[in-house]
Parts: sequence; structure tokens; C-alpha cells
Amino acid sequence: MNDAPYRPSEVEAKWQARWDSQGTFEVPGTAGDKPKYYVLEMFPYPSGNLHMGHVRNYSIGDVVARFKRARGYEVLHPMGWDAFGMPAENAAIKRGTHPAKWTKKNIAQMRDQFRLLGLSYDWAREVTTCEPDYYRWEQAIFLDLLEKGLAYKKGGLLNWCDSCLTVLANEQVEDGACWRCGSIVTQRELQQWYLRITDYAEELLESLKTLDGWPSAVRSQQETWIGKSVGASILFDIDADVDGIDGPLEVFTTRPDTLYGCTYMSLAPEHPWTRKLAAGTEQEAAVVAFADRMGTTEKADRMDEKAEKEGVFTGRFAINPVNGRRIPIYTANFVLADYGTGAVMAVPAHDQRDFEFAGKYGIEKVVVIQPEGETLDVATMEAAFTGVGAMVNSGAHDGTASTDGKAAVIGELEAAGKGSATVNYRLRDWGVSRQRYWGTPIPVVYCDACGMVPVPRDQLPVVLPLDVELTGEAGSPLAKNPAFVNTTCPTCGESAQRETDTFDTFMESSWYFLRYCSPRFEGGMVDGDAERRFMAVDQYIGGAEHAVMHLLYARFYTKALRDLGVVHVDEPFTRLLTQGMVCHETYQLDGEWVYPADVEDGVHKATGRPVDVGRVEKMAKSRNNTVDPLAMIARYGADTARLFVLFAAPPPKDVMWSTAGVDGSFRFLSRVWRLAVRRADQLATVAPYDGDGSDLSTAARDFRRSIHTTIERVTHDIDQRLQLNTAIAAVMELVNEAYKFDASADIDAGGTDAAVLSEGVEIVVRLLSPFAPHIADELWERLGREGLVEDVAWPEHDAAMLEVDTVTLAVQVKGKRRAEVTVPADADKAAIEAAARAIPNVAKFVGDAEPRRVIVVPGRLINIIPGTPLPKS
Ligand code: ANZ
Ligand code: ZN
Repeated sequence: MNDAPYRPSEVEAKWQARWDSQGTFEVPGTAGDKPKYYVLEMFPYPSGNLHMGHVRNYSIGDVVARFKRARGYEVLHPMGWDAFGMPAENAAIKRGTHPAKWTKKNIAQMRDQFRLLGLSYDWAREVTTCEPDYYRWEQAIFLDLLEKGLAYKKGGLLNWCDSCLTVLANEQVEDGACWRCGSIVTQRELQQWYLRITDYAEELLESLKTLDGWPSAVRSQQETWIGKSVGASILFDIDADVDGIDGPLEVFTTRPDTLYGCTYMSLAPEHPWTRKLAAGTEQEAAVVAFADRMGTTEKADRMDEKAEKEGVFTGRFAINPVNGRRIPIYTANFVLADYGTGAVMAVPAHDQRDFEFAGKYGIEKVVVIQPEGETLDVATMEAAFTGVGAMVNSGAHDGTASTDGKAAVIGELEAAGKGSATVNYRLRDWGVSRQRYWGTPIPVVYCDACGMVPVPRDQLPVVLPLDVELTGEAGSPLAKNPAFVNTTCPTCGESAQRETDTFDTFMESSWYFLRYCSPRFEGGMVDGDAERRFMAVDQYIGGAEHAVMHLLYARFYTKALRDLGVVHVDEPFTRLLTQGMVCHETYQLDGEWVYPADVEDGVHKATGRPVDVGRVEKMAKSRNNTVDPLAMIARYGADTARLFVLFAAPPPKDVMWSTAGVDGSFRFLSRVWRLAVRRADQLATVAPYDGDGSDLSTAARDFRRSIHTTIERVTHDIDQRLQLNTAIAAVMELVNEAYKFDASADIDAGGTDAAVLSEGVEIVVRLLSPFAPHIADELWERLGREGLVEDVAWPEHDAAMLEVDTVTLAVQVKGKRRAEVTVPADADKAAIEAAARAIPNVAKFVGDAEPRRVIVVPGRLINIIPGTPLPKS
């Protein structure tokens, strides 16, 4: 017997080199008669270091890719780098290097780390988003979107720090002050680029229904994010001539049925009319002070349901269009400037926020919906009534059910030209410009004479200059590079200035899956034939944290590109898997976080002191509870690392790291190794069993049944449910069965027993290959099989083998034949008796009492001698 030890590092390096040199995972262009399968994992930001989350994400995708390849698909499984973004800029400032250099170095490092995992990528299709070859197509498509009116520039109020001279994201404003320097943040009118994703709001919502291969949690998050509300737009005249205000005040409401109960109006502090209304009234100073204060208060704090409702009267009144009531106009903290119209018709009796606000400021409440069996009185109401009921105090609508009242009031408004049915979405247009350096330049120039002029297509790409000074100080670094900024106007030839903002990096990740289809195509973003061959992505895999931003932007982009004639699909990702996190216990010593690698059995290795063991949490640098995949691969091999993360939990669930689990995975692979290797020389000469089973011993038949049951289970678990953990468990059971069979059968004789073992060991190797591909190829070779395990088709189970053998026995009662019974061949005496007594014609003669005797003649008959009948009661 052969007792070669399992040495993962040797095995893995050998097969990685072999796959590379043979181009095992390269996918030809668009030709090919196999059906295609596109499996994609979200591409990483090149931070430079592989972490366990990557290992998990990419191992899951690799199983799918390898499995589908074995099932006869042409599998597109590419990898690339989401290479623009802030961290490169920050690292550059901190370390005095250049973002380009830092990024390139990280990519090289991560590519090497990825290779160690044995992932079946077609590296010839690698894309890197910070390369002009890549982003030039983003610029080209932006010009198309601009032409179609789907991209536009708009002024808006943004958070601005006067000392840093930059826009701040909402998350960068802390208690109204700049997170960096502490200066008071003001609102400043600034021009930003937007993509009109709201044009697609309805379709994005509607076609969510077709995505039944997506987790329902992600779908409902998108639904909430899009936030469709059906209601009415209503026009309120202002009861005075006010400077700068022309026309009525428009509100959006979901409750037109309550319009008769509207007793005041609320405007967002940022509403363009708020200050204008107050101008020249006694309220002016108070309104200005309030609006200024709200400008520096976090939106989230303002909107918190528990937050105090507050506001100020603007000094003006509006007219309720249905009952002519003169109602005061307030500005209130809880009204958002960017939802609906930024103005609310307030109905204090039926809306809780309005109820609280009216109570505080002594504004009248009028009940217009009475619930069934109750009569509300504003004097005694303790909260708004938000349910349904009959309309009252509502003119001609009195008595109408409030559910019908919506349409009725809208009808009345339409007839009077004072409103209409409308739909409102919470989704906002996507702001895509950033005052940052490390991103795709926005391809427009500004000319004094011609205004904003798109860069002509033949002048693309607008290349991001590398000679910039990154100081971390104010504003866009590109603006300080005259060689970049100063150009000539494409229209008039006079001097002009380039746009110095760059694109949000979510722009690059919204279409990278298209570029993989034809990564070196020179004629556009994607070659049409390649797109038709490979899109949509059949299985997409990534973190649930991308539920809205990335996954919604990519869906929008795909629909916009479809309308531009670039792609033929409506949706980019047919099936989506959001994998759980990789977690680990946390350890502390004197309040400092300690790495798991420095702890053994609860003791800090260096000091010998016990550590404080904390909660299990997502692996994170901030808690030092990370395990370095490279150290793990060096010690156990990539196959163990892959197997562990895949076996420890179903893909959507969190994985709890455990050293015992890792050891277990390694021991299992070692067991598989021994099973195959110790008899390799012999099994290499024995073809897998190929008969109909009639010539097999019972033990061999049982083992074959296990083999084929396992094929069926593993296939089903991977294909239908991506239950990779149970698939692995099934292979583990089969390995146990193989050892048992090996011990009990006569393998050395080289007959059918040896052929069945040969079949079993071969199937173990083939079923294991998507999970632990290196050891699979090594054992395949040692078993004397031809080529690579990657070259053979996925095994098919023999359905006949799954059927349990049965026997049919005659059933006698007191020696007289009464029936026949069919039972599994291995059924024991008790099981046969139970089956026989369940037959009515047998039960009738045997009765309920315990039989006196039961005789079984195996394979022939069962004879039951009844006991004493129970006394009749
Ligand atoms: C009158 C009314 C009466 C309302 C009533 C509700 C209940 P959703 O469902 O989220 O779309 N609203 C409109 N614009 C707003 C804004 N910019 N900031 C804060 N609130 C705003 O909510 C729509 C409802 O939210 C609208 O219907 C409006 O209040 C309020 F008994 O109008 B309602
Ligand atoms: Zn010009």
C-alpha cells in the first residue's frame, strides 16, 4: 500500500501552475455550441489584502462555476478590480505615494493571493476600472445619457464647510459642524451632476417582481428605497401677493380624503418659498433664524419620529381649495425639502405629527373621518385617528366611506383645476459628481461663450492626469492642475475649462459585468454579439450591504443601456445570493483587542495571561478579531480554507470561525487522501463498476446505493438551493461508507467489489472537486485517470440504484393464506409483522391482541398465530 502523505502546499502549487499553463478556465469569445452560464462575484476594492470575507465570497462563486462547467456549460467566470475611490487618495496622502502606484501594487498583491485560492477565473478577461481603457466607455455612455436627457447638472443645497472649502456628505456633518475642522457647516447652492434614475422608478419597482431568484429581503429593501406612494397633488392659493411668488403652493398627499380637515400648511425650512413668504412680515426674523438653525441640523434627527415637532408661523395664509378656509402657513422641522414638493397640507385630527404640532401651537383640529361605532371629539382625542371610516365635515362627501373618498376628492379637485391624482417616489436622482481626484473625469468643458460643452467622442478618453498634488486640503485636486483644466472649447475654439469633478465610483461598478463579456473590445463598452452570448449574469454573489446602492444602480444602468441599444436584457442579474459574514470571538487583554492568532485556549501566548473573551462579531480590523487567510492557507492549504468556509454554514448565514472546524476540514481532506492514495496503484488498474448490479454482493449493492444517493443529493444541493454545506456533508458520509465497504469487502481479489470501490472513490473525488479542486486533481491523477477532473462531466446518478430492493411474502394466519405483503429486502421481523397486520384481511383474523407466535420464513412467508382475544366490553 502507498502511504504518501498529504502535502497541500505541493499539491496546490502544482495544479495552479497546470491550470494556468493549460488555460483551463479560459472562455472562448462568442462562438461555441454549449449553453452559457455567467457566474459573477462582486469585484473587490483592491485594498491590498485578502480577508476571510473574500475567501468566502469567491469560494462560493467558484463552486458554482466549477459545477456548471462540469455540467456542460460554457462558464464565464471573470475577476477584476473596483480600483477608483477615496482610500487610495487617503493612503497616498498618509504615505506620500501616488494613488495610481498604491492601487497597482495592491492589485498585483491581491491577484497573487487570489491565485493561491485556486479560483477558476478566466484571468485573460481581467478588468481594472482606473485604466483609461476601461473608463473611456463610461465617459462615452455618459455623453449618450447627456444627449438623452438622462444626465443633467443641477444646483442644490449641499453641506459646505467654509474652512475646508469643500462639500461634505451628510455623514460628515456632526452636530452641525465639520467632522474634520469643527467649523459650522452651512448650506450652499452648488452644481452637481445627476443621473435621472427617477425616470426608471416605476420600472425598477415593477420588474423587481420578476426577480424571483433574488432574496426577498433584498427585493423589499429596494422596494422601500424606491418608496412608491399613490396620492394626489393639490394646489393651494396664497392669500396675498408675495414678492417672488407666482402661482399656488403645491403639496403631495396620500390622504386627499382628509382635505376638508386641513387647517394649516407646513413647509420645509429649505423650501424656496419659506423665506420669501415671511419677508416683510412680523415673522421674518423668526423664520430666518429657524431656517438657518434647521440648515445645520441632521436630517435624521429632524425626521426621528420621537423628535420634538417644532416650527414657526411664516406670517402668511393659504386657501383650502375645497372649503375656502383661510389656513396659516408654517415652516416645520419634520418636513423634508426633497420629498414630494417639500410642502405638506396638515390635517391634525388624522396625522400624528400634525396632531402634535397643532397641539403645541394651538392650531384648530377638525375631525373629517369618523370610525365606525365611535364619535371622535377633538376636545378629548389623545392621538390622531389614522384609520378608515365615514367622511364628515366634508361638504358633499359626508357619509362617503373614506376609502372611496380619495377618488371622490380628487375628482372634485380635477373639476376645479386644483389638483390631480399623482404618484410620488422616495427615490431621488443619483448624484454622481464628487470633488475628488481618484475617479473618472467627467467629460465636459465649460466655455464662456458656449456654456457647458460635451467633449467630442473622438477626443475620449479624457485621461485623469497623474501629476497632481494631493494635500488633503480643500476642494478638487484637479482644479489645481492648470494643464488639465485649461483646454479649448470644442465648439468655438476659444479657451475653456474642464470639469474638475470626477464620477462616483458606483458608476464603474454599474457596468463592469458587461465589460467582462468582451474586455478588450475597441468599438464600445461591450460587443453586441458577446453581450447577447453572455448576458444576463446567471448567478451573482456578494454582500447584503449592497442591497440598495450598487444593486439598484446596476439595474438602472442596465435599463438605460437597453434603451440606448447597448444591451438586450432588462435585468443584469438573474439570480442573486447574498452571503453571510465571517465572524469570530473577540479577545481583550487590559482593554486592548488581541488577535486570535496570539491566543491559545483562552491564554495570551506572549504573556501567558488569560484573555477576556467577548462576543462573536464580524471579523473586523477595529476589533482585531480577524484571521489572516494567507497564514491559514500556508498552514492547511487553500482546499481546507475553502472547505471550511463552505461547510461551516449555508451561504446566506453567518459563519462562526472555529479552529476546531478548520482542523476538522483538514482531517476530512486527509481522510479522503488516504482513502484514495493507499490503494491508488490498485484502483488505477480497476475500471469503475459499470454493470446492472445483479452480480454484486449485498454489501457492494448497499455501497453503490450510497454512491448514487450521494450524487443525487450533492447535485441537487448545489444546483437547486446552493446548499453547499449539506452537499459537503453528503460527501463526508460517502467517505465513511467507502471506508466501511473497503474494510468489509474483498478488494484485493480484484472482482466486482474492487470495481465498486473504484467507482466510489472516483465519485468522491469528482463530487469534491468544486469545493477542493487541487486535491481532487491530484487524486484523479494518482488514481490513473486521464486528463483533469475538470475535463470530465459531472456524474449522473443511476436512478435504478436509488430504488430499495423489496421482497414479497405470503401472509398466513394460523397457517391459512390471507394476503401478500411487499417489504424492503432488509426489513426485520417486527417490520414485516407490522406491515402484514396493517392489511385489513389480516387484521380481521389476527385481532388487536398480541399474537401468540409469529414465524417468518425469510423471502417466503410470515405466519401469525393470534393471541387470546381481548374481552369484549
Ligand atoms: C395630508 C395627510 C393627512 C397626510 C393624513 C397623511 C395623513 P408617504 O406615505 O411616505 O408618501 N408629506 C408629504 N411631503 C412631505 C415632506 N416633504 N416631508 C414630510 N412629510 C411629507 O407620506 C406621504 C404623506 O407624508 C403625505 O400625506 C404628507 O402628509 C406627508 F391624515 O398629507 B399627508
Ligand atoms: Zn465655446
